Amino acid sequence: VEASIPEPQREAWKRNQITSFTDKDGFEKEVVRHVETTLARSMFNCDEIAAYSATSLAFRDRLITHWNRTQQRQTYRDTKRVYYLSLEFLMGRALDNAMLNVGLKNVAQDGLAELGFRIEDVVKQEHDAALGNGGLGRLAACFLDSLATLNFPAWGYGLRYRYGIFKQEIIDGYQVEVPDYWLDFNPWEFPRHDVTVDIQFFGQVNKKTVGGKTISVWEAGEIVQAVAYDVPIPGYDTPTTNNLRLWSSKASGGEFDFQKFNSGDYESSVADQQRAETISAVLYPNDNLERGKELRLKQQYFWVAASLYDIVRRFKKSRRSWNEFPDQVAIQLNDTHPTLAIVELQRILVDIEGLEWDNAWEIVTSTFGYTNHTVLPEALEKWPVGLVQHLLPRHLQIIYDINLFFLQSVEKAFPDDRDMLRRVSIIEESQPKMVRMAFLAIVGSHKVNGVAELHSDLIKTTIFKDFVEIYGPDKFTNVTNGITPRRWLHQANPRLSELIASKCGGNDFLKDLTLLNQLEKHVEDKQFRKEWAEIKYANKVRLAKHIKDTTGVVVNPASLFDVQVKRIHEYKRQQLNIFGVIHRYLSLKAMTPDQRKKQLPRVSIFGGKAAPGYWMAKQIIHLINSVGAVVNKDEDIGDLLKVIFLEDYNVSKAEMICPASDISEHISTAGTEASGTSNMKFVLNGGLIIGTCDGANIEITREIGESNIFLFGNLSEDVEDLRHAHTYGSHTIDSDLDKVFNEIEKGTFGTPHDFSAMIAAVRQHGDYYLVSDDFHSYIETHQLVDEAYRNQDEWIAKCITSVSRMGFFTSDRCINEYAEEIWNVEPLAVDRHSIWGP
Ligand code: NBG
Repeated sequence: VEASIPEPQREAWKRNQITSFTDKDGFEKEVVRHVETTLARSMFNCDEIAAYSATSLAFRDRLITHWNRTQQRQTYRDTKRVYYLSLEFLMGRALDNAMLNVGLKNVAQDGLAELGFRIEDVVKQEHDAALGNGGLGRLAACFLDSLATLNFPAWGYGLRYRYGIFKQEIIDGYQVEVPDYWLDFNPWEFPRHDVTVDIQFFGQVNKKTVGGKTISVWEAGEIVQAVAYDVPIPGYDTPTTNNLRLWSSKASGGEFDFQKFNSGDYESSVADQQRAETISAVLYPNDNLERGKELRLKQQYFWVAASLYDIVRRFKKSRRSWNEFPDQVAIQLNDTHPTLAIVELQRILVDIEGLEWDNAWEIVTSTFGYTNHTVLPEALEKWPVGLVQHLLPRHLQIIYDINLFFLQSVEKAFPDDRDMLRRVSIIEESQPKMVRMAFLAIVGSHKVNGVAELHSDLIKTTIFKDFVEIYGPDKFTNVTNGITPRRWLHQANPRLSELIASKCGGNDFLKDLTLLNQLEKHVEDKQFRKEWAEIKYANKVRLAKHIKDTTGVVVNPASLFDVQVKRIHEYKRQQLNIFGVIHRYLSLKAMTPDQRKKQLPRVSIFGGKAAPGYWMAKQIIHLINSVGAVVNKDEDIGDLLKVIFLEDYNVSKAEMICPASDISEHISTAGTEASGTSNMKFVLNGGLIIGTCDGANIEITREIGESNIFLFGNLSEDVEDLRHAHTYGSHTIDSDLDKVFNEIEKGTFGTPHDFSAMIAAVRQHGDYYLVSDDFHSYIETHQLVDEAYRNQDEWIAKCITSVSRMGFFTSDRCINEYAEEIWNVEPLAVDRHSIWGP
């Protein structure tokens, strides 16, 4: 291990090694010290924000010593590392998670109390780190937690966006986007001004002869500097603290152009700097949609090139031969966003390191794995050839060569199939020509996986069918998604976690979630059920308070809480939900007061952001709010129905919402939701779900049993025929849905014109998402939900049984599957008493 201090002086260092606090007094000392020195506040001048900052700094100090030791241990042992490349890491808040993972939350709670603060209030001061859109980014965050908890030597690589996903405000029922500037004070990142990489763009490629060999040299472009910011990732109940490295862009070679500045040209003297900083300025706010913008491609290359430079630099320290690269390095591509890494590594090996093409390509393909997260055509990345040529001229050449060799091999294997070559070509021969990133990712990886069984089957039989023929089925595999039980149970629902621990022999279930199965033998235990129900009720009271505080609407916590929170998207079908709510409202209105008295009160809760450019999604939000405005003040209805739209859904709100649901909705058109992960979070927190046979719902059903889930709707194998029939046959709309449409058109929920496109999508434009086909079954199933909820005793039993069978859905299981099947990496055993490990 590199160390700059010579042996004789090391004694002094050892004598003065940092010892982290372990008790309340030690913690308090650290807080007071940080308030006075780091925050430069005088004694007793401390508000909640300062208390948050100082507490975070105290824990950060602790994490960073563990982080240093983890890095030293990994360097010393020099085993294979995993690199998870993701454009999105939806981390949420860090402090609570750090306290729980380190195991010192109680210490902090007591210490803060003595210093005059409530820990709940302190934790709430933190701004969410929202560097992601939805499930894809949150999955990456759960994976980091599991990688550290399981002691894998692993790094995450991403971009340090100055602005994460926008904040959503609801004004007059409409979504308004507000920038999310989250970096004002962020104690969780360490700028590494000494870790920088120059990243090149534009320019041209020249051939040069060096030592009798012709090589391609990429020259004379624009240079932007990448600066590393490191975020420590603590594992649960282990000293392993991994690193998430986020790159920030900066003008290379100085702050601004002094020449121009001196000559009085102030504006353009800073222009370069601003242009460079734009690259990592903002997260693209689309979920499941790609929009071929040049700046996005620049972001992708900037991040990929900086990360690969870093990975290669680390590999080179061990002075191994290049052929050992895949034994030391596994790189996972989170969706196609980092696919240029394949091309960049080939470029490094061939152009810079001088390896032969075939040798280099063997190394490249053994290194990468690619995870596909969607089959939606509008989400599959394609880049215009002209744009790639302009921005990355050498990379385009390499892509063409990769494609040439690939197509040659296909032609050999399928000599009479010209159409096959056209179909699988990495270059789509369209106007303009496009680079198909998913195909490039498949060709450049040794494994391709989907994220739930149905999804992995679908990619093999639809979008990647030809590639299964070419490579055989073994290249394709499934790793069903999971979630970290640390954040999504222990942190989000501390009382339930404690109750579970009391029945499962302590907290071990947080590291081995299958231990939840011990709950099942307590299902009949009356006292246990009562405590379970009390916790759910308390969580609902907390959410009801939040609803009151943020919307002014008072909801009765004894009502059935029906929740759909996720990005707003037509395929996720919030429109089906709100049409169902209107149907319920109309049914209630048609009843006599006596009949109404027998109905079950319900609160329909929605939340989620629409991409700023997704007009239809914004109309859906507007309809939900418009229905709420009418229903919530209808005195005939009272508590029987309330419709709530929660503003600015994000990770920290999810932590409050998931524990408070009775039923949650996962109702995508069959075959469209690759997995879904909030379905897992809701069930793990003792809520039931209503859902379609889609994504991970199917495996959840298999695990928890059909009687514990409310499934409805058409199956994925029927979707194509139905769509075809809508377009080419006669298309009749469900009669109940028709009544809902008529009511909207009467103006009951405001200007009908506002919602005409939503209705037309179903009535006139082929109902692509099968809203009408599934409506009847959806309504009927909600009636079953009502009936089931009336029997509280049985309902609670269903919840407990479901939780006891959720062990499969931990992200620890996912990571172990990736490690074994795709990465071929082993965890690094840690000896808690030695920095070097056993
Ligand atoms: C999303 C899917 C979800 C899935 C997450 C994580 C994209 C492209 N895909 O169903 O829509 O749970 O990925 O795998 O964001």
